[in-house]
Amino acid sequence: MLGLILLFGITILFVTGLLSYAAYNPDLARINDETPDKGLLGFYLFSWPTSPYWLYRLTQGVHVTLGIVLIPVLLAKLWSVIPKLFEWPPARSLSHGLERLSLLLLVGGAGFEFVTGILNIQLHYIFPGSFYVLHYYGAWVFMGAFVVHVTFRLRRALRAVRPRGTSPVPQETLGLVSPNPAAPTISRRGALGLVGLGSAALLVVTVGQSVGGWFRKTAVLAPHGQEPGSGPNGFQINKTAASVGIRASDIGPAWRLSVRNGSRQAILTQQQLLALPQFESALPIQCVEGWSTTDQLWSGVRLIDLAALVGLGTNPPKVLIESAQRGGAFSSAVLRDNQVRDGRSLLALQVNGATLSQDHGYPARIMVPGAPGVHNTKWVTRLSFGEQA
Ligand SMILES: Nc1nc2c(c(=O)[nH]1)N[C@H]1C(S)=C(S)[C@@H](COP(=O)(O)O)O[C@H]1N2
Ligand SMILES: [Mo]
Repeated sequence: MLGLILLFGITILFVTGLLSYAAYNPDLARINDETPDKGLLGFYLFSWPTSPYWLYRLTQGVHVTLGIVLIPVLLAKLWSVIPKLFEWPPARSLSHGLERLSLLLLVGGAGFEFVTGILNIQLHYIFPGSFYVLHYYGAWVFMGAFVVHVTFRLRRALRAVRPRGTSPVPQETLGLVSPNPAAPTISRRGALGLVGLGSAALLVVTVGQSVGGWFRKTAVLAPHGQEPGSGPNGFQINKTAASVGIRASDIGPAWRLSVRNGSRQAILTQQQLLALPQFESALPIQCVEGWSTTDQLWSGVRLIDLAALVGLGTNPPKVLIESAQRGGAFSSAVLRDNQVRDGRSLLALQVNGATLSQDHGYPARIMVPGAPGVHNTKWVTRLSFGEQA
């Protein structure tokens, strides 16, 4: 039963994980996806849409929440097969040896994916190299072993959950019977109940970070989960200006926005940007870590209007966004043409009627419907349309 829950759950994790990969627009530029040697694994890429505007809140909310909820199931599954770990001799035949080797990838891969995922959403960036690359390759290794495992075990799992009396699997063949069993300390129903309660408890203290509204208060495990402050700028801050080395002089009166299209260039002050037609978009920040803000009312200049400033008509190309931040993973990004052309995509100057706070990206930041938070670049200094990054 635990295996069947994981079969469905992990398949959803894998699909939403691939969707998250696509949402980064990895095919556009190296800065969007630094995965080395991805080769054939880029085959499923498609253009990430801008509608519905809460798309990434949904897909990534499911990915992170479900991953957390499955932890008790995974632990119980591993616990239930512990006798197998001590099987002796370790390999009875070549095929038996190969099967056990695939289990190493299965168990190791599952542990690796869950541990790296949880560390990342709890903001412990302790990995050597990029979380993104590790979690991505880990997923493919794990899924390979998972498919092999399911292929060999699905029939047995289905037989095991059939109603009693219809030829149950003989226990000996499962290899899970202790030769010298102690008295049981928990019933089968009790064990499943414990796992179910554990998962339900994790769901209750997690899901509010994605759902928002009143539920946000219940997200006690989420580092960005609960409402951090009041006022128009009172919502989650991922990285503060100070934490990524933004200096006062970078975003002071000397700040300029440069908009480029090949050799054509426009340079604008904040006042000049405010003098252009202002548009409003109600959009959430939808982070890869699973949390989302409620919709905030952003206002600023449409990306399509900025493209027009440098001679691009109604169908502008992709754009390279650069910020005042010197290096670091999200200091720049490339947005796809469909994102630039959406009338809701803004270079936002204000939020909820107030000027952006420094930590929310003053003087200007990108907001795009449906896109992951990593593409909502803060402290923007340059837009280069059509540029190869
Ligand atoms: N320049 C810059 N912009 C950035 C980031 C960053 O590290 N540097 N982080 C991104 C990420 S991962 C998220 S989720 C959002 C969060 O926006 P907020 O801090 O205003 O909530 O900003 C994005 N914009
Ligand atoms: Mo993020």
